[in-house]
Amino acid sequence: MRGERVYLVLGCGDVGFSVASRLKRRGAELVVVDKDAKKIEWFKKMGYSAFVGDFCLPDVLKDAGISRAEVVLLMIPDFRLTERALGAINRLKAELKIDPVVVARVLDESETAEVKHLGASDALPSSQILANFTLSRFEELKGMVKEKRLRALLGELGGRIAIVLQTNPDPDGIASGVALKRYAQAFGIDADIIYDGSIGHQQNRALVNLLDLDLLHAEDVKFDNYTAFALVDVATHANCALPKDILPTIVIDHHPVPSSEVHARYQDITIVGSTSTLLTNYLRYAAVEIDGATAAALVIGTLTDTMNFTRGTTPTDFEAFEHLMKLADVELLGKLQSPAVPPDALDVLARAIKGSKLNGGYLITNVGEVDDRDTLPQASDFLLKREGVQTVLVYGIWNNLVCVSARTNDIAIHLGQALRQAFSEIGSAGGHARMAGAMIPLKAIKAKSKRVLKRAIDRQVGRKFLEVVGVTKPSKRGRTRPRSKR
Ligand SMILES: [Mn+2]
Repeated sequence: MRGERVYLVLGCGDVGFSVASRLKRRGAELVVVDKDAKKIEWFKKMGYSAFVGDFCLPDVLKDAGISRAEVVLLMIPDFRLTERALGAINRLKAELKIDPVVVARVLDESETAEVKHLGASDALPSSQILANFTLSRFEELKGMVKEKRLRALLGELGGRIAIVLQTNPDPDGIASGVALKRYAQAFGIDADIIYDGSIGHQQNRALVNLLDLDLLHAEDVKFDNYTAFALVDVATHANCALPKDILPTIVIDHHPVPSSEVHARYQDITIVGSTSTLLTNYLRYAAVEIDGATAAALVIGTLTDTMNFTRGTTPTDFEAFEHLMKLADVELLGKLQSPAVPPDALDVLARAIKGSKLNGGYLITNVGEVDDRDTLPQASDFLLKREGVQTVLVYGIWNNLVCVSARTNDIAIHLGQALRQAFSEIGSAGGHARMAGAMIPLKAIKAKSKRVLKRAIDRQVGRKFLEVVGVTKPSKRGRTRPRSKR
């Protein structure tokens, strides 16, 4: 019955009915159980699956289908009855080897600890049920169900897990990898975090350095050594180092991906602001301690992916974030938020400022040779803040390539398209409307000698871009025309 989430609602007074009807409206499959035959008759008339019987008896729960239930909601106001029902559920958990999420109604907060002690996963005070059983609560129940499934899967796995991040991982991916490793370790399974591409940008490096993370590069990894493979913040082979002939065991991602493209024994594709949010909840629901450093990393993961809560944020993100902020190492968080800038990035920035030419709102600058390609986008990010600048194009030579980084605040141009139009004939280019990049092999630049190379690049990259966006007219001498492919 995989994939079919069945809710068992025990007790259907006013509260039970209210919860059942809200679940039904959300499309959940549910079964209602109560001793009162008249009430059950009425539920049946309303189109519910309903069952008459005393749910404190294991046999009644079996007949009602508890073996299929992923969530059991005990909605009765009587604590002694709740206690007996929990006893019956506990017996069946062992007997049927099931582990549903059990939520019990309590009169007040003081009973919460007691029902949890008796085996409930969570408690809902009566006062809150009617007010609070809204979308976020429903999402939370779904999250708890998923966590139980993942835990059950981990219980079946032996050996070591390869946690594979997306190519050129970002803070959300790295933090999620760290959190999943922690989660797996809590259940006795060790894991390695594997990436490919590079750990660019200071914020990523700060995460790795300050948390003292031991990430493995895919080139140094033998995938045969692992018994299971988890993808976090990525869902398919397309954007990570997992070899094509290996299917992932676990996929946890927040990007919308058609489920037909995801092939894994366990998959959680939930559209929220960050994978960090999802992993935070896995740790919470499993009651795995989140240390200050991991919490800080997850905070950074959420902040960067949601652009400080301005993009794709859901109530689930806010709620997980609130939880993390209570645990995060504040000093570490400060360091992660404004990581130290390495000297060569400052050096490139200095050259970018010095060499910049402003034309209309367009700032163009050639920084010459760089050791680290990532210093280019950092320079363009910075220069976009300059007063009067709408669009920035920074370029320089790295590894026999002319690398181009562009940023804009101008809604009238689409940078990805502009860069493709300007450079796809002599190199590769792409990106979004507001940020884009290009790479052009140095040998595609037409220059008579090394001495004039810089000026040739300025002409064929900087000036070419200005022509494409319509700031300057194409040169009559035709020198900016891309060289035809040989
Ligand atoms: Mn992400």
